[in-house]
Amino acid sequence: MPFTLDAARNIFPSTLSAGSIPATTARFSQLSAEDQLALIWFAYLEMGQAITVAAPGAANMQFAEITLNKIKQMTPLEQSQTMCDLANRADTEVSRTYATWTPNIKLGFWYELGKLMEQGFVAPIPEGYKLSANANAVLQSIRELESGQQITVLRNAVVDMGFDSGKLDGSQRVSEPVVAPTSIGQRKQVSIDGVANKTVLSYMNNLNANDFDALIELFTPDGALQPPFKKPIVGRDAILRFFREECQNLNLIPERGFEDEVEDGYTQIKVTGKCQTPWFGAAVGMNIAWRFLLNPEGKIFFVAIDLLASPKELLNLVR
Ligand code: ECH
Ligand code: GLY
Ligand code: GLY
Repeated sequence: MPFTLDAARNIFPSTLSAGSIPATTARFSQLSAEDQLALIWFAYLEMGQAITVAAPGAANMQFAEITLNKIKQMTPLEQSQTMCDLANRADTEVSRTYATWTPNIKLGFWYELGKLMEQGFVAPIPEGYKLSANANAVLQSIRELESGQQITVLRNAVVDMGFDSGKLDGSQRVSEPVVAPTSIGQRKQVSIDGVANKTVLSYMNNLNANDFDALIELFTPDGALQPPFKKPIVGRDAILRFFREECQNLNLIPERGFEDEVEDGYTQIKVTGKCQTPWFGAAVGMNIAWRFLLNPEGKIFFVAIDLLASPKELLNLVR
């Protein structure tokens, strides 16, 4: 086999991803739990002026409901403590339950808690809470990001909370039900300036249609998918699970790209364009690069998804 996974990860090395995300996330994680919660509260309120987050679907919320009701019944002091425990990744019952949830359930849980805080049913961030100097600096960095990067920082913060899921038995994972794929007649077909490759077009169209069973057939058995700022997910079983758990109702809007024959019949293809999440819809278009490596049979051996540093990177189509 001409390509190792490590070699594949390095295709199109000039692609510039948004390094500000891991940097900001690392600085955020150094803050106290109180500062973390208050900072997100301020950031979330400020962002809400410009972009609206969609209410989570009911299917999404049924899993968080028991925990939300439990929190509603707590004293204000216990409520604040529970939120701090989540930010501290403490070993508590709520933190353990939280750790079994997929990212969308975690986001839905906080969406509801935020509403309950606004309505006075859950202890708010204390009025006049003063962020530490460090927290203020992190908040300022977040303000300076583009909206797609801001929501990525927020999502990372939410996903990282709770007890370490690596220490839980994987059988406890809780995810939303998988939606039915879009019916064939309703599907939209993307077109990509400079790319006619069937596998790449099918990848985009199947993901947009939530047709994960067809999508996974495009991968080699040992194929890998690398989400933004993450290590590759390797093998069809793990990738299919990721699609079902984290990739429903995305909208991929690839714009342009190019294809390159490389060694031994392999093809590398870079595509740039936008991606929308169901949480924000068309209000937030994230600038994305897809870096594909296809084997001689046209199957995906590797695809990396990068969140780009700036819109200028959308036009970076060099080898
Ligand atoms: C309050 C204060 C107390 C603490 C907290 C609070 C609540 C915060 C809330 C935050 C909500 C944030 C949300 C963020 C959503 C972000 C979504 C993102 C999605 C990115 C998706 C991408 C997909 C890329 C992919 C592509 C592929 O080809 C393959 C698959 C995949 C205020 C109470 C916490 C409520 C809703 C960033 C980039 C293109 C890799 C997935
Ligand atoms: N509203 C976004 C979701 O439920 O995934
Ligand atoms: N990463 C998929 C989403 O949160 O929408």
